[in-house]
Amino acid sequence: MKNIVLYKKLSAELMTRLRQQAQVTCIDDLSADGLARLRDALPTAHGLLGASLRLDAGLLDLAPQLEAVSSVSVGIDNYDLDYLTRRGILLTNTPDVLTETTADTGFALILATARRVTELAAWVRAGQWRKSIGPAQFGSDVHGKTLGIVGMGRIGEALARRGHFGFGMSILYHSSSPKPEVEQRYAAGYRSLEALLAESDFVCLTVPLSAATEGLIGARELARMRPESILINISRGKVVDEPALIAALQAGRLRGAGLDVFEREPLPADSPLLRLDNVVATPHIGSATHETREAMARCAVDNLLAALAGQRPANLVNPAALEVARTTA
Ligand code: 8YV
Repeated sequence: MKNIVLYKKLSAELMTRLRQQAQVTCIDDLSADGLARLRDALPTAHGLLGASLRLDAGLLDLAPQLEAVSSVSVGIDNYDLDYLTRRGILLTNTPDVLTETTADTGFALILATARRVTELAAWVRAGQWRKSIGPAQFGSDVHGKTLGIVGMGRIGEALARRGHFGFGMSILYHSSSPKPEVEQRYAAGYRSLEALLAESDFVCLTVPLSAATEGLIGARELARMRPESILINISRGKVVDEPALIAALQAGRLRGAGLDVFEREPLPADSPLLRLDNVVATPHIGSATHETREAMARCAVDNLLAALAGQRPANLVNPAALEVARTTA
């Protein structure tokens, strides 16, 4: 039997499936104790399954028998792809099943920032609603506005669909290459990043984090946005230069920001972002619904079991590793 190390809690049903086919070690939390247990389990591990942990060479060098890493995420920025491929270790992720939920999160942030939902809900709770509201509590419209999407992958397209059909928005997008089918479906216009920033009421970031996208939105880019526009980030915190964003918000150069991801997670409680009324900060809830997290976990289990059985997993990120694994077997 193969040895699998889990560093994510799975449902009883998925645990039963895994235990029928492998010896399973569960690391329940990634505290210092949990990490020490993970290190102890790595020397005999054939498969790893989890999320939210940077699996660097320092850890993976401890796992000489490792054949596959199954990430319960679509983002793969926690992995060193070249290292895994060189060692013939298959990496899988969980695309598709989280697309719609993550796009819902994007719209939750668009609506919450534009209509000041969290700020005004806190205001009501604090007993401030003593007479009819006035312009001091007004927000700005979402319907009919221009939504600029940076990164037109699956999640970008799910946002475009919501914006176009649900809210009658004009859709602009920027991505590595134009996508004629997207332009046709959602009457979307391709723009350079600079033009998109200057023309959009809402700029929504959906690009994966990579060397090319780290710091993509810095002081220069923020300065191109309209003062009445809102930045939404549902990709990764490091895509934005956070100090530059804080400075722009503090100076009133943007209307607001809806942020689900941050340079440092968990977001430190003393972050200046949390002192700004026009910031809606959520704790990386992009895919966090019961239904979607279970679907992601099922997908990750399927991928791992396929990889360990010598089959090609459905969501293989580094196909080149198959060849390396074959030649070194
Ligand atoms: C998860 C995500 O929150 O899939 C991703 O890339 O960012 C989120 O859906 C995270 O990876 C934990 O499972």
